[in-house]
Amino acid sequence: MEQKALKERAAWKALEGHYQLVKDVHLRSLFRDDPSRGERMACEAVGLYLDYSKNRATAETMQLLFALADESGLRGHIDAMFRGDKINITENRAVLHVALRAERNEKIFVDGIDVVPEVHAVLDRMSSFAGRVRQGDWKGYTGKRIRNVVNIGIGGSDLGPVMAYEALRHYSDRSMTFRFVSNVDGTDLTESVRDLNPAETLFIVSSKTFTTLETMANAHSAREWLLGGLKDERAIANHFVAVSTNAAAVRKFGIDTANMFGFWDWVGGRYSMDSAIGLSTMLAIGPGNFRAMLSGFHAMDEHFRTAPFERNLPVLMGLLAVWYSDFFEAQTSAVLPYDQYLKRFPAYLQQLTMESNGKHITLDGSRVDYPTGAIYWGEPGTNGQHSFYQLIHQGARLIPCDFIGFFNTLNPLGNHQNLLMANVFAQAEALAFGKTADEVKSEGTPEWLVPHRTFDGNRPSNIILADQLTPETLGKLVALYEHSVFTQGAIWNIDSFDQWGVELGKVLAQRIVPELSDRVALLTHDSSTNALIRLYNNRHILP
Ligand code: G6Q
Repeated sequence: MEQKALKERAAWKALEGHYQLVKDVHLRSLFRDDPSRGERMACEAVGLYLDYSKNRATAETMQLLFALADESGLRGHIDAMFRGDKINITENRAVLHVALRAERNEKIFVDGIDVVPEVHAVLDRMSSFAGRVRQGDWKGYTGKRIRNVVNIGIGGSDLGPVMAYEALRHYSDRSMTFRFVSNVDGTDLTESVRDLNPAETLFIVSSKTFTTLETMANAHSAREWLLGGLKDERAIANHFVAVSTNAAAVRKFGIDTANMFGFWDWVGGRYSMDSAIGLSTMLAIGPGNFRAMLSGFHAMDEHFRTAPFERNLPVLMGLLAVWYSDFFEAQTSAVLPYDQYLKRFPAYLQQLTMESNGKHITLDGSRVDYPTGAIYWGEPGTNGQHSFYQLIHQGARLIPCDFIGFFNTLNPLGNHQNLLMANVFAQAEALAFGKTADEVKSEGTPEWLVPHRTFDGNRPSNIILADQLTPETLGKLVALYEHSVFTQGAIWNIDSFDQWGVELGKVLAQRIVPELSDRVALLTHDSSTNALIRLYNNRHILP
């Protein structure tokens, strides 16, 4: 079916009119007029509870957003993804991260081939390898057991593994050390290995393409570091494994492809933490926990695929994100996990959301005339409360927030969990309802100070709650955001699965590298770039 341009869709036009009616309605009156709102606008599925009642949306807003989803063909888009259609049109690829967590008996076809057996074959190889390393059967070159694992990768080959390692640290083998090297800044590798013994260290070179400048530079330097300690090329086989789709390049680097774990072009980098890119995660938490994480992903996949939009958590979150971006013109969205283990979750989500929906060209090649992906950012609570929440409460911008919390902590300590969660509820309450000038006055505040101490409120938030941060819960949370991103991209009619901006970055520096390394005299850039290169070449001290 021919897709109408977004602003031509009937539901969009209805939303435009509706927005004029509700844009100034305060959450205070929405809650006053509907005492059951807090329970009615909440939804629990696969163990996640989403309270979306503190959004600037009425029952009618939601109906219109669901109508927009229908008119945008969201159901058809979802089916196309799960069916393995090549929905990443600019790269002519299927988008099948959902196949990475499919159960063994499922069938998902790409170009006529069922990919589920391949997925499970890699998982089985990863499990056996992880088991050997964890039990001390896989030894270093000198016969010592592996105690340190260093993942070398960047972007999608780094952020997921780091986030998952931190998130699931509670379940990790504490006798092992895990490090993640991503930056081409030599400090990253140097500091990551300085206290490690090469004889006990395993490097995982994680790169889908195995050509990424940063990862290759770090992998080569890691190789030198290792050989500096072990003095024998043959040691590479015991201390380097690869995760990649590029067997030829892995072989060329000197890693035996028997020690390579593969994945496929239908897994985007930012959607790959549950593929072999998660090898470091599996080494840390063990194959059983890794598979529990996959089953969490799968539960959310099934929910997204089958639940009616009215009770579909990723759809609800995705539609509300569209509502704020396109009607309220909110520029950013804050993700605020109240769990220290989730400290890297906002950084992970930055890539997932912004690399996916930071696009301004629609699937049919025209320029959008509406805002697309918001800027995502955040820090764990309660820390953020003591820094940037001021702007969320009293700044001049609207910043929708996602609060994430757990009923039970993994580290019970006195009253800490109650203190933590009281802050989640209190912050969301204060943002929504604020504090009126009358309330401030009634506290005896001098007249001149009243405006400063008044809180407008009407600042929206979602609250996502789960029982406990388990591997399964992490899988559900990540899939929740993956599918929310998908929902937004489907409405905006953009390709959420390519990343031409990242590809550009991969080639831009290549031109300047020789001008620094070989101190080329004739520079042909603009005058600023030429001057900067000359200055650098004058001041940089050659090693
Ligand atoms: C992710 C992006 C990007 C990519 C990195 C690393 O969706 O494509 O972040 O993951 O650039 O790429 P390689 O895994 O190929 O080294």
